[in-house]
Amino acid sequence: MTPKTIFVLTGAGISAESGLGTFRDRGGLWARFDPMRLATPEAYAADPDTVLDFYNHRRRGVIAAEPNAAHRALARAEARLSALGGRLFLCTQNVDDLHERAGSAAVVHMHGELLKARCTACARTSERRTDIVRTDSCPRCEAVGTLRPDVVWFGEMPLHLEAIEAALAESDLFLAVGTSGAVYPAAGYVRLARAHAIPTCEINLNPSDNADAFDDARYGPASVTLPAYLS
Ligand code: BJW
Repeated sequence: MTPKTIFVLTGAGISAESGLGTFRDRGGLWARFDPMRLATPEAYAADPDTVLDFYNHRRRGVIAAEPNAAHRALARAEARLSALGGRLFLCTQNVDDLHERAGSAAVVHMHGELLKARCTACARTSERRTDIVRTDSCPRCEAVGTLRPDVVWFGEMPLHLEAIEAALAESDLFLAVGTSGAVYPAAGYVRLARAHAIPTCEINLNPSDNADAFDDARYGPASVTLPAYLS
């Protein structure tokens, strides 16, 4: 049976071949930097300049990167399924915009977006392609020094959880691409899929922390394995 609705969860591994670092691989961001000092609200409160610098550097990297064959394969699959009356629900943990630039029409960013800033005073977001500095004012409410990257840090609630879990429950296939299965709630989605009797497959360079929970797997670089799997 060809699945009519596919739920795809992507992680940093899908953007690795575009030159964006992953978090937990050897040499990854969290192997070099302490996430508790960079990716928590407490870190931002204690040392906003260091946190802003880290994300300013990463924002420049995202802008310089290009989508790869794995991002493009998902965009093609979305269009193909949609033409057949089906749906590809793309839920990404990534804060980059490479899915959008590859042509995916609907992308749900559960850990936020690096090319947006959020104001801690008015809570509204705005597009942001340049560095955030503490003398900036919010383009919405004009408060000064209140902008932060619109990303989800440890201890914060991921975004769009209701829509994500509803889409997962209605899908015919759960596909996880390039994610280590180390961070919740996303890491729990494979078990949620299984609880709904939905077949599951992981696409990864190596078995993830959750590998045992999947029915099926394809190991190798996502730019090769994902287009082949979806063709
Ligand atoms: C390739 C490849 C190639 C490489 N081809 N593959 C115990 C149980 C449950 C929860 C918790 C717990 N203890 C603490 C928690 C909560 C915490 C958590 O999960 N901590 C864990 C460390 C245990 N979670 C949270 O705090 C979350 N919020 C939360 O739980 O709120 C409460 C709540 C929620 C829901 C219901 C009720 C209550 C928030 C998590 C926020 C994560 N934020 C980050 C930073 C975002 C901003 C930024 O970019 O800096 O999100 S951390 C980082 O990890 C980032 C990623 O999205 C996330 C996941 O990483 P990902 O994408 O999987 O990357 P890697 O590097 O881990 O893996 C890459 C994979 O790619 C590897 O497997 C490679 O093999 C593979 N790969 N090259 C294919 N070419």
